[in-house]
Amino acid sequence: MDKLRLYDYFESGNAYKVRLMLSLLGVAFERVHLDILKGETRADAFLAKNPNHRVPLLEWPDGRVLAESNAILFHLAEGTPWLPEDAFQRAQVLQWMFFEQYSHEPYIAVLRFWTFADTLAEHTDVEIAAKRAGGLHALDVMEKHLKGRDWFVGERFGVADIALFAYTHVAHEGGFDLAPFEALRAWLGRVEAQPGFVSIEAEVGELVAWP
Ligand SMILES: N[C@@H](CCC(=O)N[C@@H](CS)C(=O)NCC(=O)O)C(=O)O
Repeated sequence: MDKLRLYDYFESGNAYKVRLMLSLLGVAFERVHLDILKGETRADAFLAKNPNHRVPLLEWPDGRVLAESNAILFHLAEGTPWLPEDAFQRAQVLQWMFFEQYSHEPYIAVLRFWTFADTLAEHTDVEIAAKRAGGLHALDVMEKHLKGRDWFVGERFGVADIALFAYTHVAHEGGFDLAPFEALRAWLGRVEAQPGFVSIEAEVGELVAWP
């Protein structure tokens, strides 16, 4: 193996963040597709690499591995225009990445996953309403931040935008209506216009069989 290898699940927004980042960087990579619905992230060979049984996982040719989508983005962005050098702005990037993981993904991504995996009926109306309310709150926070601004941090597109774009642009797949969020929709369009942008459906990377 002489390239970066991404352990991936095509439908995962967390994994898409890494596919998008590598594509924006123009870095060639291998991609191993693991079907989480078939429990493939819980097989021994993968657990040996990530005991937390989750994708994305990025592996370097020297054997190092890194889990957690936003940690991967942060590392890949070092030394690129997508991560500021200024210490306060770097902390702002982390602020939005932690927001994404705690206040956005657990609502918007989970409702999308329940819809996609056809498990909505296994959840109570109260649970579903709580997910919807949490997701709408996250979208509202983003909308307010983007009013009068083009990007989440500083004056340019960066990794905080990539982290937040992944599940926001498919929020409708979990039943969220983005129509009222005007500034947010304009920002989605600006992200999609970045050179090297690839969609969540794009077959990027060289698909390899593993193990
Ligand atoms: N906080 C992690 C979340 C990763 C995650 O939840 N991955 C899901 C797919 S979106 C997964 O691999 N699930 C498989 C499993 O739970 O076995 C990240 O941002 O990378």
